[in-house]
Amino acid sequence: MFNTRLCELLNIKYPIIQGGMAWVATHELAQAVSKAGGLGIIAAGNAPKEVIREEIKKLRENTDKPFGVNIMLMSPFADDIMDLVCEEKVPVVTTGAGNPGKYINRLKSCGIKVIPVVPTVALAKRLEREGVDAVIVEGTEAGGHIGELTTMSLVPQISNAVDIPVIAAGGVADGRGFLAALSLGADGVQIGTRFVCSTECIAHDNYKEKIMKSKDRDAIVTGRSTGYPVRVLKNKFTKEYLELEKKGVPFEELEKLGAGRLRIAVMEGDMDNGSIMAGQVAGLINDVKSCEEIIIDIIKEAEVGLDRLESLKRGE
Ligand code: TUI
Repeated sequence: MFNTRLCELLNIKYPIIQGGMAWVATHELAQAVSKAGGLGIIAAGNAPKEVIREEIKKLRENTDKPFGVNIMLMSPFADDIMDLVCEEKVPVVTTGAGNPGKYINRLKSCGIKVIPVVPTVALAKRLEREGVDAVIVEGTEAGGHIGELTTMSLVPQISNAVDIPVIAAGGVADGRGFLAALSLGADGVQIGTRFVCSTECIAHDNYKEKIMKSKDRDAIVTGRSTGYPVRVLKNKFTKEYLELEKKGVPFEELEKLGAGRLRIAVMEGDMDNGSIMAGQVAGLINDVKSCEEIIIDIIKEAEVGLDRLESLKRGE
């Protein structure tokens, strides 16, 4: 069931990949997702090469399933991480927050599957021509740094525009979202926020509780004025930050103010002063379960949803 061409491409059981969330997506989360039949991802974030080498080593000590490394292209260590994934022959690389064009040939020559996040049709078409293996189409519902268009509108447009597999991201947390993504033409989904609320995720319990307590309008966007919009859960820090943005405080000052905030939220559980990145689906998440349960429940729920659609089709 739901065995798509993405499963063949990545050698995984279910067409579900885990989001590359800085600080959160460590080897613990990635290996749990991979063991459960999805594709686990270690997020390089802003971390240096040797820290991520250690993460890859630990993951490999615990599983021989396929996995990936997410490279955040704005990181000062992005070039070093490119060297690392080639040295380590990592099976899959996902990229975010930029155009990975100049790295594609090198990654491909190392035998790595390359899957960038694309926020527009134009970039999807260009990167397909340049040889990427699939694209992640991330709608503005997602957590963290976001584009402008919604998953609902962007996934079918990119599905029409490219022949390579499309992975829908942003707004997917359960079997209904999974089935909807496939209906829009996607070959699989990327899931972030739902995996934060997993037993294996190392994020502070306060972070998980904050997601579970959040409601539909709590995932807001800061940084629109800077050109780097970021979706986070509303708190004391976002209130202060948005006030400064409204006053027209310069980019450099806002950037300084935001530095290190994700780490204190994820690692120290500081829910007042931290940056609690999460997608709009935060309001849909009410429990912590294992990654295996999360994936199995998504597949079961999608099967039920499909039955429902089939009975609608029969006019029942
Ligand atoms: O990258 C993400 N999510 C992130 S990165 C991040 S770290 C950060 N923190 C503060 C400010 C900014 C970043 C936190 N969350 N998702 C994937 C993603 N990629 N979203 C948007 C993009 C993207 C944007 C532009 C991908 C390509 C792109 O290309 C522009 C170009 O140069 O053509």
